[in-house]
Amino acid sequence: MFGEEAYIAPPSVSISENEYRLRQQTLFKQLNENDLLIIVCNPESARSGDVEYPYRNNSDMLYLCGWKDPSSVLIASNSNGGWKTVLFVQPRNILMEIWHGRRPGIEGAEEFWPIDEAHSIDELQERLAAMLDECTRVLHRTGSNAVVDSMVNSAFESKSRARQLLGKGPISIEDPSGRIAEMRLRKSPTEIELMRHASKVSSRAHIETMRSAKPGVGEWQLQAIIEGCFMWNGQSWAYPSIVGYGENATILHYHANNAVCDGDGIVLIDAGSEYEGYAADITRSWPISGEFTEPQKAIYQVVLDAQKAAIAACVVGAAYNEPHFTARRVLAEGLIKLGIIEESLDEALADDGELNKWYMHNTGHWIGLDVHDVGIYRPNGEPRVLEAGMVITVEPGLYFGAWRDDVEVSEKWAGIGIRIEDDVLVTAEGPDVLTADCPKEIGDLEALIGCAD
Ligand SMILES: [Mn+2]
Repeated sequence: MFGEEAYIAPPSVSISENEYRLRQQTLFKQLNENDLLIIVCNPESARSGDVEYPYRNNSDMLYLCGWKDPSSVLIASNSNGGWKTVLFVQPRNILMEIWHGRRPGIEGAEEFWPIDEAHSIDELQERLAAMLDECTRVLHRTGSNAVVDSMVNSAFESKSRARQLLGKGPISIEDPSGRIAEMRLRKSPTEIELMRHASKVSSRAHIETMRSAKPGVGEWQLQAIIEGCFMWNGQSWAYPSIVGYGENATILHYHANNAVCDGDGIVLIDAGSEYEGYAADITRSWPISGEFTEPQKAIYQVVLDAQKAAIAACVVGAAYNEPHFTARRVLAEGLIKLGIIEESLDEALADDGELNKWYMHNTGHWIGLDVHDVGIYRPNGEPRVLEAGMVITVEPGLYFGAWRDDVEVSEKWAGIGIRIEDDVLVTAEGPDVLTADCPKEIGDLEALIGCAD
């Protein structure tokens, strides 16, 4: 189905036990001696009947110990001056394993995962109660696992009473995710290699899709090629693929993917794969006919210019939203030049300016273990300053949906939706575009579209 060049060998590196331990220690150093840290897994989720959604553990669990299986809880406590990590997991169970697959179990967790001790999840309540007894602060993010939440809450309530009586038990709960987010925001060299691989595979998948595209193809068939190429490389999508043709390209998070590409419109594909938990996020927009019409080309060039200028603004020391302001300015200038905006540049860029009609989203977001990765954008109310090791997407767009009744779209531009998105690593040497293998120049796209025929 796919040619040899569609398979990209994975990198030889993975997150080492040392790196996991270093992450844990970096977090523990910020905590107090009598803190108890709890990281819960995401719950499994029913799709319908006996069928469940494919399971993915939450990114904080993946970040701290790489544990991927459901029904697990990571707890860290400090006793006798040292931090100890305890992972509660599903124990081995031959019947469950015959039906659902092999489990590492308690022994496997202790032998192969970067933790100190493992126990059966069935022992969580009893052991957690004992640990809560000894701590003064619980670090736990409520809201992602109702079972563990109620366990912590009830232990907390009874221990609070015990504290009044005995002077023991926790006195506060704090969400640890902000501290972990601050760490996850800065990617290590190994994390960057994993992200680079996801980016390369995703780039290749976009190329394969362009190569096979021709008028009459269904959006879902383009989706099949791009996601098929992810799978060909042993990966899956990092988020549901957006494949929108024509007017559908003007819907930001379009997901029906059920229309036929039957004219000379633009196909907008926003799709990226995930490798070892790390996401790629790429958008490309190109004409199904293989050739941009003049209006399409004009709009595309404005977005491309804005995207390149915004990428150039992803430098150490710049505010995180500098790429956004840069993109907005270039977009507004372009639209004024094309006569689409009749305001001055300052007017167009104002809160109530005309640019907002055609460009209504932000220019980027952090990316990492989550496609919209964690990390506060405005710590203490001030814009975050970019540092080497941060990875941010750059994705300006322009959308002229003629279906909208809140704007007048002239016939010339009707139905054009363009977004161009790359993932950019900030380095001391300047922006490093992880998704640079994916073409975006007009000539390169025109040469590629439908060339597999
Ligand atoms: Mn994105």
